[in-house]
Order: sequence, then C-alpha cells, then structure tokens
Amino acid sequence: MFQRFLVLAALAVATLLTGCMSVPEGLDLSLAKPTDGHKYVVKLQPLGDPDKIGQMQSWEASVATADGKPVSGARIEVGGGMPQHGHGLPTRPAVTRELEGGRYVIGGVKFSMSGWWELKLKIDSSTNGPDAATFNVVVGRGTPRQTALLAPAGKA
Ligand SMILES: [Cu+2]
Repeated sequence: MFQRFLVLAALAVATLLTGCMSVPEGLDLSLAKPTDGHKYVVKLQPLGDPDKIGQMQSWEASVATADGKPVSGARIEVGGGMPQHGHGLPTRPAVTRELEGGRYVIGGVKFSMSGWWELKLKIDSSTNGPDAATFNVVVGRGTPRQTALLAPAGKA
C-alpha cells in the first residue's frame, strides 16, 4: 500500500516538473519573418549554440525591405525575456557591428535557463521607419531548425 503511494507521489512530482517547463504547442519558431507592420523582413541566426545556457553569444540579424532590398544603417534595439516566467533578458544585447548586405551582429545575448524565450527586435531606418518583430526561441532542447543552421556545410 505504501509503495503504491510512493509511485503515485513520484508521478505527481514528475507531472508538476514537466508541466512547469512545458512550452506552448504550436509556438512559431520561425527565425525569418516580416515585422509586425510589414515594413521589413528580418532573419535571425544564432552564431553560436543557443542551447548553451548561461553563455554569452552573438546572433546575426539580416534586415531587408518587404520587397527584399537589404537595409543598411538601420537602428536595432533588442529586448525580450521569458513570457512564462515574467522576467526579461539577463543581459542587454546590442548591435556590435554592421556587415554588408543589411546584416547586423547582435552581441551580449545570454539565455540563463532553458525554456521559451522571446527576442524582440525594434528596427528603425530613415527609409522605412520604425517597426518591430518578436521571435520565439526554445532553449535547451536543440530544435531542428537551430541545429540545421549550425550544421557544417555539406552535412545539413
Ligand atoms: Cu526564466
């Protein structure tokens, strides 16, 4: 009888633990999308391994107009956090470098725990004006898309 109770208790704890960590079904994990007002199309790409929890990492953002022209000289602000935990980013990521072709290196990104994170980009340029996009990143489970980006050429 007591053993049965122990099994049930263990099951209950396991359910609680996984339930608390669970990421919503159907979350849009696309790393390329139009901004909310369709002024830009933004593509995000991790330059390191996003699953390395607690490590400082850089991401690259490619910014183009809705019709695909690269946007240079854009101002990009990065925010975000964990919607399920009600906390923001542990660091203040910022653009550290602009590359050719409307590409920007965002440094100082850190995910301090596994789970669902939002990266919110505010983009402004003299030609197209302000707009914003929110990206969902699930840290700590090696989502196929992120793994594919990191796979060496020829092995993907
Ligand atoms: Cu959290």
